[in-house]
Amino acid sequence: MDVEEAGGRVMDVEEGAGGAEVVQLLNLWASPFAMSCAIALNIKGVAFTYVDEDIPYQKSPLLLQSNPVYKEVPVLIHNDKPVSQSLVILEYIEEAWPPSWDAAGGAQRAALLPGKARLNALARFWAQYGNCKFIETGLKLMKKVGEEHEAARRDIVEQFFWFEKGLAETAAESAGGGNAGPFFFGNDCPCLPDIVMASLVSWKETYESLGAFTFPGPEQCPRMHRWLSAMAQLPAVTPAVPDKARLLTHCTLFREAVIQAAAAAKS
Ligand SMILES: N[C@@H](CCC(=O)N[C@@H](CS)C(=O)NCC(=O)O)C(=O)O
Repeated sequence: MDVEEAGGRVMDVEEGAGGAEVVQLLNLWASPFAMSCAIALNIKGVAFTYVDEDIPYQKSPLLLQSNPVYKEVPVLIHNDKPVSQSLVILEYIEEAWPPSWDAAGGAQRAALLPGKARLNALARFWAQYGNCKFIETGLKLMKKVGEEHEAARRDIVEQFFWFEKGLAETAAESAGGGNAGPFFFGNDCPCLPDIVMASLVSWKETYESLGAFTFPGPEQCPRMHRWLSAMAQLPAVTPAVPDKARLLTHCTLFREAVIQAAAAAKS
């Protein structure tokens, strides 16, 4: 199947057996990286099935075959062809299911990027910051002990403030600062950095509990708190993020095991 993109390039997206597209997401229910891919597929209206992995305990042959380099989820398998690394997957989703508009200019299929080179670069910058800094720091609150855990507690608060600034600055650059929506670029619809950070809807309290700290409140970070409540209500987000209590219990138990293992290694 050839898919005509908005910009006129033609992408070759092969069909699955019988002509239907087959889209699978190799997943770990608690993974913030996998959540972002599910949210992007939901935003695009792409039907997919989850294939749940038991990470880190048991990795299926399908995962090991489809992501032999990293052996991590998420992996998107589109008509038998795997794509891995969540940022790469998000860009792939944008290309494979490109934005489209109706005659009145309304979005039929949403765009994950703002569409202009400068704004696309900003979107990718904040998406990468979310993926490689914020989420990685958050996971250290669960996996690390001692000085590394202390550093993660400090870093994640600083990173939260950077997102407050990022929301303000991208809104100011977009449409001459005229956009007043809750998401990046002052938009009413989420784009790449919003999608990368969306797991915070379910992870916020878990990060706070794992690190024994509290994120800055609405008086210090009004944009982030507005962003969080808007994100939590999106129909594309709610089915893709786990129950907060289940997540907290799972991560607390995982952390207890990490602390015990570290203590045993010392003695
Ligand atoms: N940079 C990767 C990170 C993916 C990642 O860390 N996935 C974790 C689950 S949250 C995983 O599969 N880890 C494998 C393991 O623990 O062995 C991405 O953005 O996709």
